[in-house]
Amino acid sequence: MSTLEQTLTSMEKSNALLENTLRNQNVSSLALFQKEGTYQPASFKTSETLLNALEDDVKKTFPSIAQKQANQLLECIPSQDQVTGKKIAVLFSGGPASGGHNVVAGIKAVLGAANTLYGVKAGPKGLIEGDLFELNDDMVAEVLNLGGFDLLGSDRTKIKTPEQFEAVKNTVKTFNLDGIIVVGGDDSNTNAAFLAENLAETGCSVIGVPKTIDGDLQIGALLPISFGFDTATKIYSEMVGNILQDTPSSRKYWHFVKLMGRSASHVALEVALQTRPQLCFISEEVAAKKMSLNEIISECVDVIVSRSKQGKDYGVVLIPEGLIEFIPELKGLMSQLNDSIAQQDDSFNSLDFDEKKAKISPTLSSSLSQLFNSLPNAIQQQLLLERDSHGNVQVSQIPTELLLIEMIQNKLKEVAPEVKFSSNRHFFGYEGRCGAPSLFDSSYTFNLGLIAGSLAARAKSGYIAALSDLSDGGKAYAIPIPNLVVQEKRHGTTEMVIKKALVEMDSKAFKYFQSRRKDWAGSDKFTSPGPRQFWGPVANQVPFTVALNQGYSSLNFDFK
Ligand code: FBP
Repeated sequence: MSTLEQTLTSMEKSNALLENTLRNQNVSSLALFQKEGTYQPASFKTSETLLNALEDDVKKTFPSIAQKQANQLLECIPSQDQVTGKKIAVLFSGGPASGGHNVVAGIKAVLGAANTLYGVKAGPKGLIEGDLFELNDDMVAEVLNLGGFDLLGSDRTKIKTPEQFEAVKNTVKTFNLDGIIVVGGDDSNTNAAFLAENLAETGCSVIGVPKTIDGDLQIGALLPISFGFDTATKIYSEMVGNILQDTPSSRKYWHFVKLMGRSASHVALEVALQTRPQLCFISEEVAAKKMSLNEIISECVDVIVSRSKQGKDYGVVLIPEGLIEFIPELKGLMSQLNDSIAQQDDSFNSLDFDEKKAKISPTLSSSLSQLFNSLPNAIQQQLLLERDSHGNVQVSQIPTELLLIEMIQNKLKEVAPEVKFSSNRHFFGYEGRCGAPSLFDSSYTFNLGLIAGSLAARAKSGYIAALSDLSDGGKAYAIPIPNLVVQEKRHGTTEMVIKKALVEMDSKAFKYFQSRRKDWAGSDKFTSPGPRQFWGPVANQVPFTVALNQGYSSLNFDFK
């Protein structure tokens, strides 16, 4: 083996050189958690901000926790007294998001050596099965500032049956747990509230931490963004920026880029603001304007034809993952499919496509059946795939970009056969979920961990940890989850859920995009922001959408 080969082989034992450096980077944290060079669980006081009273049904669903919480938002304040002897468990739930490891690091730091922190292996399933292990300082230091959820693993099990709740009670008993911290998205945090209610009699508290790259777990100014969104959108922006940079060089392709974000279009909007592509659809706008698939195609064709007249047979179109669900006619179809599939027995998922189609077709109205049959085969197949454990279509598997390309090709043949149209399609999703967290996500998540750890240590239950005023020092809160819960129809039944935060048509970020997009469509005003940066002039940036919507005067975060 040559010397270089030996060096390369020895490097396999540790992380990349960048990761080694990042692991040793300091993370900025709020002073209120710090005491004499170490961390201490905060105390909580009732905030002056008022929350809406609970609906009767919500109150009835969460009687124990709602009574204790009394509709009050809590604010973190420094505390003089230590907490000792507590046993807390942490788990990841749902899709990975950068910064999860720093949440664990924040919890570990604030609990200190006087308390025990357990990691739950492989998400909620691990909690049911009692698969816990004690996390020591070295394990946590090893993953500080690094991406992924691999310290613990994750899954999408929804804890909902009496047997599952009973199994979790057993885990609580076996490990003598005082608290469980669930790091998850809207569904997982709703689940955390149900768990909190079910465990009330055991004295074990349950706390949620807002995670999801989709950015749809936002609670106004109190919680401007979920963690992972910043890193994911910076990664996608680099990739989209690189493609944009390619287009006027090669001068021959239209690139259709589908961007992850199950439902809301926050990711697409953020990437558009960071890169300025020729076209970007915002699902919420499509729904608000009740746009049909044909209207979307016409909009693309108009831009393609007009650029072609300028000799520009190239460009980039951003498509939010969830677009298909927001086009009214397709939404109706998917909702009917969700309901019909929910009524099938377990054997349905093992049937082949034709058998599934034969079972489902008779349940559709004639207009929906016509629409379903008019879709390309690849789309039909994906629409009949197994739902996730929350009953949702797995939209990340639906090739919407292919649907648009095929329909644009057909329309161009009809209205402008002279236009040269060569397309490429991409889906950027999994590439952005596990990268090393941006500086913002590193610090943000460490602080969320400090808040969540403090809540669990102080026996508060049914709250979600939140941080506001991101560019102005940062303020730490605990929001009662029942106050975020609404009733919504999901896979055939009405359920209590945390409402997904969608892109608002009157938000500053959307309005800014709306005011600029026409210019971007005709010109080549794109920018290629490059990789997310850990040092240098733009390293401290928060998402553009967050800074615009919150009315910050700068793009930079600042935690004191
Ligand atoms: P979470 O809401 O659990 O954070 O997951 C978000 C997400 O990344 C979506 O954007 C995407 O639709 C989905 O996960 C993909 O899920 P899976 O990992 O199961 O393929």
